[in-house]
Amino acid sequence: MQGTVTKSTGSWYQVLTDDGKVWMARTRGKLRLNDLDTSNPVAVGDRVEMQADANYPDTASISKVENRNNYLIRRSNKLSSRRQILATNLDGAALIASLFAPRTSLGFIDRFILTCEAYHVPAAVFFNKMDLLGDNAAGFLADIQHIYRNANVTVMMGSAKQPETLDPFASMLKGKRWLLAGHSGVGKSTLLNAVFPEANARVGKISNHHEKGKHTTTFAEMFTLSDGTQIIDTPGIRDFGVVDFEPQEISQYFPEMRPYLNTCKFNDCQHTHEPECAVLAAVKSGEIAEERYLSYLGILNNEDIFE
Ligand SMILES: Nc1nc2c(ncn2[C@@H]2O[C@H](COP(=O)(O)OP(=O)(O)OP(=O)(O)O)[C@@H](O)[C@H]2O)c(=O)[nH]1
Ligand SMILES: [Mg+2]
Ligand SMILES: [Zn+2]
Repeated sequence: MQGTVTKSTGSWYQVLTDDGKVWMARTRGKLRLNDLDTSNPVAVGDRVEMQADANYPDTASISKVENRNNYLIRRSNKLSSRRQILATNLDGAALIASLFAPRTSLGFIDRFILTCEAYHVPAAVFFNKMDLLGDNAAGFLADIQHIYRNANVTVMMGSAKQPETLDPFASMLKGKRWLLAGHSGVGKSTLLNAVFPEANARVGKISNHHEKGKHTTTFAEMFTLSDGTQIIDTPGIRDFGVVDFEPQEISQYFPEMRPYLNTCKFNDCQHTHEPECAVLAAVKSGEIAEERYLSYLGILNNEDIFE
């Protein structure tokens, strides 16, 4: 039988079959896998082939993972080359960000967007907790729209505590399968509940001491709602290590740099110091946002953000 993986704990997977039944499944024997070197061979969103266990009710063994339409992958820490698949077969991935309690850096956002661009996953950034910004919200909105205007990403903002601000975000998700990612405490689960109360995901508090989240969500989990919408809530991540790009390749995944890449003097230009570099010229003239260019340099130099 076939089903969709809706939760992954590392050793057990929750799998939903098309008749609506929920199974606990393990991988057994030799899995026929796409040969990615990852810490998790099966991820939320995967279509799997499995066989019911004769001896235990509602349990099954996964024998095969079907080919994926797409997936999102990251390196989980600087010291290890281990890669983690966040989720697969996505209509889109939304990074939930907040300006404080906790703060999400533009560098972190740009690594996420770059990975979405490279792995063919439509990307969005939702700035949550706008209620905390008060009168500064309008100025912030203008700055962010300017930075991301040509970056091929949907930018939205609002507050999980002000449901009237969530309509555009809700319509983007409705009827689709989206992943919600971001640091712990930015409000991923709170937002999910605000938009789709029937999800009833567990939410946590912000620790007063560090203004950080408390890692309330511990496993990636897909919530299937009565209208067919599927939202994958994920545990907070500290870092977003980008994987396996050649230095030459990175600028290709900055959509606003692409128009300039063929006009640099040197074919192998890395846009750092080279003479007659069209990208550097565009940064100087303001056509490419400086913030985005700084993110580019950080990724080029392999400076992952670990905060
Ligand atoms: N002021 C304000 N607080 C919010 C908002 N959204 C969420 N919070 C609060 O932020 C805290 C963390 O929310 P969660 O939804 O648990 O955060 P999370 O991103 O799911 O965190 P993890 O599961 O740990 O990754 C809770 O105390 C929420 O009430 C918002 O828009 N405004
Ligand atoms: Mg959560
Ligand atoms: Zn150049």
